[in-house]
Amino acid sequence: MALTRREFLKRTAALTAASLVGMKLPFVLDQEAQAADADKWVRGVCRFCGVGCRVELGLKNGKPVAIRGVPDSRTNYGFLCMKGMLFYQIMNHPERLKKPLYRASKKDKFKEISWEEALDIAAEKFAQAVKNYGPNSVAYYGSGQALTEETYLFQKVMRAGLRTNNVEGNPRLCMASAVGGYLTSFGADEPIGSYADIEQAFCFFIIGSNMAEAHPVLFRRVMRRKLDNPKEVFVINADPRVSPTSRIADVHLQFKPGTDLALLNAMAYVIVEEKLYDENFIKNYCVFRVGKNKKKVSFEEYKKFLAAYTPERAAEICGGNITPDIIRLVARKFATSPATMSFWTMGLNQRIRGVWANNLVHNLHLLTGQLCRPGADSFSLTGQPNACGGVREGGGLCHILPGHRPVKVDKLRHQVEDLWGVPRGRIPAKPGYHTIAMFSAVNEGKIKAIWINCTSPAQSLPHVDKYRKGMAREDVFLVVTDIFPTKTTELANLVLPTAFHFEKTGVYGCTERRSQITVKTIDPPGEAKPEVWIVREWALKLAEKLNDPVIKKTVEPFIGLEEGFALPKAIWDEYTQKLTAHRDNDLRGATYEVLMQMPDGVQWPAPTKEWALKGGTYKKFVRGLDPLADKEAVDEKPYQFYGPAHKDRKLWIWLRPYKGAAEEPDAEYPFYLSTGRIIDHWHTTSMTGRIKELLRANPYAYVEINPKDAKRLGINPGDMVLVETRRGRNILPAKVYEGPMEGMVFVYWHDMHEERMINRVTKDAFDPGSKEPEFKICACRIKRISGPKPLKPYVVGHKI
Ligand SMILES: Nc1nc2c(c(=O)[nH]1)N[C@H]1C(S)=C(S)[C@@H](COP(=O)(O)OP(=O)(O)OC[C@H]3O[C@@H](n4cnc5c(=O)[nH]c(N)nc54)[C@H](O)[C@@H]3O)O[C@H]1N2
Ligand SMILES: Nc1nc2c(c(=O)[nH]1)N[C@H]1C(S)=C(S)[C@@H](COP(=O)(O)OP(=O)(O)OC[C@H]3O[C@@H](n4cnc5c(=O)[nH]c(N)nc54)[C@H](O)[C@@H]3O)O[C@H]1N2
Ligand code: SF4
Ligand SMILES: [Mo]
Repeated sequence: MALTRREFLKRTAALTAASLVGMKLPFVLDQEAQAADADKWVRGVCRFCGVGCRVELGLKNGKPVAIRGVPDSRTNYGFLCMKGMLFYQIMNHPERLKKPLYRASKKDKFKEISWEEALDIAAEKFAQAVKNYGPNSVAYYGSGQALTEETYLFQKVMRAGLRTNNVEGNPRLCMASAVGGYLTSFGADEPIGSYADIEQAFCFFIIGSNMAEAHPVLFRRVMRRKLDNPKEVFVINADPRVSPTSRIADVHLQFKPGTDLALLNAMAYVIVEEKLYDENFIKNYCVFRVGKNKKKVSFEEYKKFLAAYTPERAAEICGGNITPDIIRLVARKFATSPATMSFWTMGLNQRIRGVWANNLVHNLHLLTGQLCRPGADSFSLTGQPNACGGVREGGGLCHILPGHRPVKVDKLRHQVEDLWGVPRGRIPAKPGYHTIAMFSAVNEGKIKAIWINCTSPAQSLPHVDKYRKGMAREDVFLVVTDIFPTKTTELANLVLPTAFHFEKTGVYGCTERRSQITVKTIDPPGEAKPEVWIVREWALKLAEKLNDPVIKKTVEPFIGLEEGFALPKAIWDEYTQKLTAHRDNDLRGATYEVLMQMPDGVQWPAPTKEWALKGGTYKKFVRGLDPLADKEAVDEKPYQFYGPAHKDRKLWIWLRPYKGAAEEPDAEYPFYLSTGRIIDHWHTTSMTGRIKELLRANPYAYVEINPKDAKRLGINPGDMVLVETRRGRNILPAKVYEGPMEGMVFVYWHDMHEERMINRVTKDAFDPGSKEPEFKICACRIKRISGPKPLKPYVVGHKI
């Protein structure tokens, strides 16, 4: 389905083409990396975003010296962004954590201790909490960047060992609304199609996603498709802010943050009014539903619901450049294009109506039948490299067990207990705390011991000062596994140094259901250890301290295995062969042997080795393309929606009204504040802030202000600006440009400096369904406080 590298390059005059649309080119071809004259290249997958670019790590005399793209990769065709090119620098970085660090009191200084002592303390504290306060007093908070083997083992020990579903992770801040959207609309999580649809699409609807910076190499494919077919391919970008992604757009829809629910319903209105829908697709595959009880309604009732969203009314709600005509235009393009592909990310998910926003995009695809055909898909972009593989599939959230099994469903929970060989009833029937509830419980002292792995909530949570107070409590024992000092290690009792990418073995599953392995190539620095070793050893100590053989049982199959390869392999085998068997994410064919043989990995469902060796499934639900669609078929129709959550095997078109944000601007706080990303930094900058080229390019955050607002408030570029919300204040230099719409400011959240750390002012309201916080919208006021000031970049434990 995908282009070959040769075809791709033939059509690529990348540099000229990109400069035509004024793009600063973030893409780097492999030749440059080759100049580093490595003597050995080892295959793996990029450590950073959900695109999942295939990389090769270059070694010289056994030391990492370069990373390059792999020319024949079906994902990235040899291209990488700068983060992907440079992460080898993290491997030998002098600030890497190398020894376990401990302090009994958070007021004390850390001292180095041995692993034996460290694991003993961690086990003692968790055991004490369980004994004195019960299983609900302990918690694990993980990451969409942890390897699948790591998430799987942590959650197994927590659930079946310590008898708690307090297993959460940062994908709650990120993908939870997309999960909710897929489950409620399609009955099954994760995209139906693949990146290969890009080269077959004729209309791109990019909403709430700055792909050019957040998924740069994938965006490159969209850009190529557009530039090669400027007339045939139509690009719509819907974002209250003009971003680098907008540069390839034929139409940029700019509206007040949060109002796109009205916009999406109005697009549906036009599709229905002008009869642009696909009657057969709706008749064969869809039903209409409304409300908490998922009540079934008729198409007529849906039409009545849409009457409130005429393009005229939506234009009024949306503001910005939205007019009735432009809504009609984009609705027609969406519906009538030979194949339409939507992309969205946090602009939709990080909202108190995140699930609804997802449903409304899916609705457009369902109405028009823009689904399941080549180039037609409703494709959520995942942010982190393993939020899909590890967390959504591996059981990394409080309400889901491995293999897409809801905790609440008795039958499925018991299945997991049986597969693990632990007594039924061992896993509680009630889901644990979701992220905000978990850190609220920490605040209230209900959680006595918490393990934070591969994430830094002391910077990434919304309204973070509120939750840092809890983490700083003396009666909360905080263990952090990381590779560097962070804002969260600053609050820890015990800091455990872990191995980094290429220093351990494991699998990442990217946005398009693709699992890719990275095999241990170099040793971690100092005494740093892979997480799977840490959890296993910790669990053995817990079993002794709580005198509980079931805890031991959770890690029994893994005892004594060598940690670099044999241990993660055994964990992967257990997970795939037992827990994914007969589930929609069946990965039984994707063994380590197969993954090592398949340069681009395998897309699930891949129930057999034979299918996995063909690369797996490019499109779910389509007979002939998806083995499960054939196996589960109930009639002759070409598409079989066997998704586990919809018994009726239908796709659901939802009646979802427009509702505003949790905190709208008012007289006191008249601006919308939105937060997000730039291309060269990754989240908290614990990693990219330590790569000199990346830090130099973007040494500190700024506040983006529309020129009209800046003029009105007397703010010049570079001036220091106070950004204030009901929760706190930041001081940031101004960047004045036609990016954010009038009345809106935007700040990237990567900066660790207390004055510029934007989560000190964001709001922790969350979606009632997905529990995902509304990072994208709150109200603020801004004020010039001085002219430009020299600023210094700042990374914890590392001053420049
Ligand atoms: N360089 C880089 N790449 C990354 C990451 C990184 O840190 N750095 N992180 C990865 C992760 S984990 C994630 S989740 C993704 C995130 O990827 P994206 O979601 O693409 O990135 P953001 O910058 O968070 O937000 C995207 C856009 O949402 C818009 N937005 C704000 N409010 C609204 C609204 O009301 N409606 C709509 N439609 N849009 C709105 C913002 O203006 C912004 O342009 O990126 C991944 N890739
Ligand atoms: N204001 C605002 N806040 C946001 C967002 C936003 O858009 N706006 N986006 C949210 C989203 S989408 C996300 S995904 C979160 C991300 O937020 P975080 O997960 O908190 O951010 P990261 O910097 O990715 O944290 C990863 C940590 O893992 C460490 N690490 C790296 N490799 C390893 C390893 O192999 N093992 C271990 N144990 N540790 C390792 C890194 O040093 C780093 O400290 O932030 C959320 N916060
Ligand atoms: S686009 Fe994403 S996966 Fe690809 S090199 Fe850049 S950060 Fe890595
Ligand atoms: Mo994310």
